[in-house]
Amino acid sequence: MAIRTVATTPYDDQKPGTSGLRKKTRIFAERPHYVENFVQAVLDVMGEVRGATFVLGGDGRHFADEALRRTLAVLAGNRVGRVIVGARGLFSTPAVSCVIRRRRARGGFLLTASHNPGGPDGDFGIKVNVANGGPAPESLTRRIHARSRELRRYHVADLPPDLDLARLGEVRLEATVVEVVDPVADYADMLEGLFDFAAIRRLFAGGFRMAFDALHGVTGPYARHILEERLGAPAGTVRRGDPRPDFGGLHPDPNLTWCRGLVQEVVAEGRLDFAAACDGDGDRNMILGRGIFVSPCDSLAVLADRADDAPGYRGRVRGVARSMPTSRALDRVAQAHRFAFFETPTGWKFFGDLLDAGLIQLCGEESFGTGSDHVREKDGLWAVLFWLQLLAASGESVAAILHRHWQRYGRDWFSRHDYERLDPEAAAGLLADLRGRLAALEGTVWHGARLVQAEDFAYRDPLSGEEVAHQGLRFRFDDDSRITLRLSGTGTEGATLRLYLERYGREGLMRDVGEVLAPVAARARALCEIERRFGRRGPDVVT
Ligand code: VG1
Ligand code: CO
Repeated sequence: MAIRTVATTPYDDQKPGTSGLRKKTRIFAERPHYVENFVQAVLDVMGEVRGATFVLGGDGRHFADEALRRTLAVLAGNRVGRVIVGARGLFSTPAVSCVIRRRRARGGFLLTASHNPGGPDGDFGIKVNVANGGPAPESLTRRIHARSRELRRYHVADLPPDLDLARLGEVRLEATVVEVVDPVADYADMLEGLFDFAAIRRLFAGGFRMAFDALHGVTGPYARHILEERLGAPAGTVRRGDPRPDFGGLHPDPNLTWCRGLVQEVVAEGRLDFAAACDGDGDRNMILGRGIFVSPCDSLAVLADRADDAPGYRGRVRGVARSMPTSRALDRVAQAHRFAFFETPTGWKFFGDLLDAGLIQLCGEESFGTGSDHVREKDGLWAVLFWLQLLAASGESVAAILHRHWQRYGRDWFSRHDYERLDPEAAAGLLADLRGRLAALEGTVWHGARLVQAEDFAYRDPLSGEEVAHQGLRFRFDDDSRITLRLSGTGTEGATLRLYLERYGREGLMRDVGEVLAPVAARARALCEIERRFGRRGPDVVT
C-alpha cells in the first residue's frame, strides 16, 4: 500500500450551492475523478491538514459507499491524522456536527444530497463542514470552487480491499488512523443532556401515541435508539426506519406534499397524538399534532417562546435568528422576550458566526430546519425531542400549544410555492427584470393591496463583515402580507423558483392557510407573470 499522486483535469462546475455540492448521481458516478477532485480542492484550501481529524459519513444513498471509499482514499492520501467514520458509512448531518465538535476535528465530509431523491437517476452530493461543526461559510466555498477549477493533481492512498466499515474499531492506513464508530451514541448522549428524558419517558408510559417517519433516510437508527430504546416509545413508533439507497423510491423530504399519508392519518383523521418526520440526512423536521400541522415558522417561534421548558435552554436564550424568507412569527417572540434578533440569508451557513459568538441560541428556516447552539447544523430529531419536552412539561396537546401562541401573538399564515424545472434563463430573467424595477413597483396596487416596500436582500455578517448580495427579492404590502422570491441553490435540474407567501393577522385565527393566502398567491403570480413567462398555471410543490 502506498500514497500516489494522480494527474487529473479540473471541472468548472464544482460550485457548492446553498448546502454543499449537489448534482445528478450519474455526474458523480460517471465523470472520472469527480469525487477525488472535489475532496482534494477542499483539502487544498483548508491549509495544513496533515495530522488533522476529519469526520466522514452520509445518509446511505445510492453511490454513497463508493464515494465514501474514494473520499477516504484522498483523506489518507493527504496524510490526515484520523478519519472518524460512521459504521456502514452512516452519519446524520447533525450527528457529524456533534462529533466534529466533541472530537475537535478539523472538518467533515457528508455524503448526501439531503432531501433530494436518491438512486441512479436521483441526486448525490457532498456537504463540507468546518471545525465549528457547521457548513463551510461562503468565503470558503468560493475558494473551494476556485481551487477546483485549476486542480491538476490529487493524492490518494490505496485502500485495502477487505477494509470493513461495518466493524467498530481502528485501522491504520499509511499516516492515517481510520476509526469506525457507532454513529448514534455521542449524538444521543448530547440530546439526553438537553432534555428531560425522564419526563418524556413518563409521557410515553402514560399511553401517549406518536409515529416517527424516517422516510428510509439516515434517522431510522437514531430514532429507534432514542425514541424506542431510551425513551420507551412502543416498538413500531419508528416507521420506514431502515436506510435504503433509493429511499424506497420516496422523496425523503418531510413536508405536506411528500408525507401525505402521515398528514392524512394524524391531521385529517386525528389518529395519533403526535407525529414527526425527518429528511434523508436528518437535519429537517416536520411536526404534526392531532388535527394540526405545525408550520416550521411557527414551530421555531413556539420553541423560542417556551425554551424555558427544556433544561438545556432554561434561562439561557438571549438571541434568536431566522432566514430571510421565514415568517415573522419569531420576530414577535423576540420582541416580547427582549431577545436579540437577526435575519440572515437562506442556508444554515449564515447562522454559524452568530452561534459561535453566543449572540443567538436558537435559529431556523421555513424549509423545515430548526436548531440551536448545541451543534452547528439544523437538527431534525432535536426539534422532535424539543416538542416532546413541551408536551411533557405542559401536559397540553400540540393544538392547544399552538392556539395559545396565536392568541397571544397573532398568526403568521405562511406557505411556500415552488415552480420546478423552469428554464434557467427565463427564471434568471424574471429576477433581473423585477430587480431593475424595484423602486418603480413601490406604490403600485396588486389584487387590492398596495406594495409599500420592495427590496433586494443583502446581508453583512455582523462578526466577519463578509457581505453577500442578491439573496432574494422581497415585497411588503399594506395588508400586512409579504412575498419573497428567490431561486433554489440545491436543485439539480433546471431552475426552481421559490415564492414565499405570508400574511399576519390577529383575527379568525383558525382560518385555513390556503384560504388566507389565496389573494397573496394570486398577487405573487401576477407580479411574476408566471403564466406568460413559464407557461405554468400553478406551483409543483406547496409546503
Ligand atoms: C433549501 C432551503 C434552505 C436550506 C437548504 C438546505 O435551499 O430553502 O432553507 O437551508 O435547502 O437544506 P434552496 O437554495 O434550495 O432554497 V438541506 O436539508 O438540503 O441541507
Ligand atoms: Co437535509
